[in-house]
Amino acid sequence: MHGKEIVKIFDLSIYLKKQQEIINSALDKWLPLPHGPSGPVVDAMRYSLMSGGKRIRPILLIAAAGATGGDQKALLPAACAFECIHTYSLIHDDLPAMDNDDLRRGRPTCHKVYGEAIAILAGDGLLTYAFELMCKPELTQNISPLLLKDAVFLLAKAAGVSGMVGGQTADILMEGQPVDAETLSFIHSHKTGSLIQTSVEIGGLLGKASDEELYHLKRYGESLGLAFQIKDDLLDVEGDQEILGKPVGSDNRNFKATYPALFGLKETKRRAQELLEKALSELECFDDRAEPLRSIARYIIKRDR
Ligand code: GRG
Repeated sequence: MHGKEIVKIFDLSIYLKKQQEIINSALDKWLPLPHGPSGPVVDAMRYSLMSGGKRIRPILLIAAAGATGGDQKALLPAACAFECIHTYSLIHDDLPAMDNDDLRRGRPTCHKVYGEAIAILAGDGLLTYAFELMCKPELTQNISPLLLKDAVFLLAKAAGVSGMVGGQTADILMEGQPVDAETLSFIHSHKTGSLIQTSVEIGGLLGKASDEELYHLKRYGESLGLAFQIKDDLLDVEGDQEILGKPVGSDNRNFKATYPALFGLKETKRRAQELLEKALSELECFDDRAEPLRSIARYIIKRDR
C-alpha cells in the first residue's frame, strides 16, 4: 500500500452513545402507553425503564452479533428484552423486602414513587414483556424458529432460578453470615453474571456465530459477568454517590457478601484485572468487528458508574 495507511480508532464513548440512543428509542416505541385502569403500572414500568441506565446488556448482545457479522438491527427486540428483565430485577431488588433502597439511577426508586404494590407489578410487567418482545415480528421474521426457541430458553434460564433469581436468593439468605469464596462466586455469577453472559451468548447465537465463536463468546461473557459484579462491589466501597445515582456503602450496611469484604480491596482489584485479561483472551480469534466487545470489557473494569 502506498502513502499513509489510515488507522481507524474505535471510540467507545461514541459507540455507546449511539447504541444507547437506538435502544432507548426502540424501548420507547415498543413499550405500551399508559391508558385505562391499568395505566399506572405502565407508567411505573416506563418510569424505571426510561431513567438513564447504561444499557450494557442490550449493547453486549448487539456487539456480540456484530463481532460475528450478524444482522444487529434485526436483534433489537432481543436486546430490549434484556433491558426489561434487568430493570425488573432492579425494581424488585430495591423493594423494602429486599434491599429497601430509596434511590436508583439518580431518581427515587419505583416503590417510592408508585407504592409497593404497583412497583411489584411493574417488575412483573417488565419481566413478562421481555418475552412479548422475543415474539416481535421484527425478530421472528429474521430468525429461524429453532434458533429463536433456543434463545428464549436461554433467556428464561438466565433470568430464573438457574440464574439471576437463584443468585439473588442465595444473596439474601446469606446476608449477615460468613461466606466462603465458592458461595460468593456462586452469588455473583448467578445474580449478575447470568444475564450478562447470556446477553453475549444470545447475540452470538442469533448473530449466527460458528460453534467455535459461540464457545469463546460464552467464556468471554462469563468472565465479564463476574468482573462486572466485582467492579460493582468496588464501586459500593470507593464510588461517588452523585455519579453512581445510588447510595454507596449499602453492601456493608446490609451485611452483604462482597469481594472487598472477603478478599480486601487490593486482591479484589487484582482479580477484576485477571478476569478482564481472561475475557480479552477469549476474543483473540475474532477480527476488528469484536473491538466493541474488547472496549466494553476494559470499560467495565474502569467505569465510575
Ligand atoms: C430481584 C430477581 C431479582 C434479582 C435482583 C440484579 C439484581 C438481582 C440486583 C441488583 C442489585 C445490584 C445493584 C447488583 C449489582 C450489579 C448490578 C446488576 C448493578 C446494576 O446494573 P447496571 O450497573 O445498572 O448495569 P444500570 O442502571 O446502568 O442499568
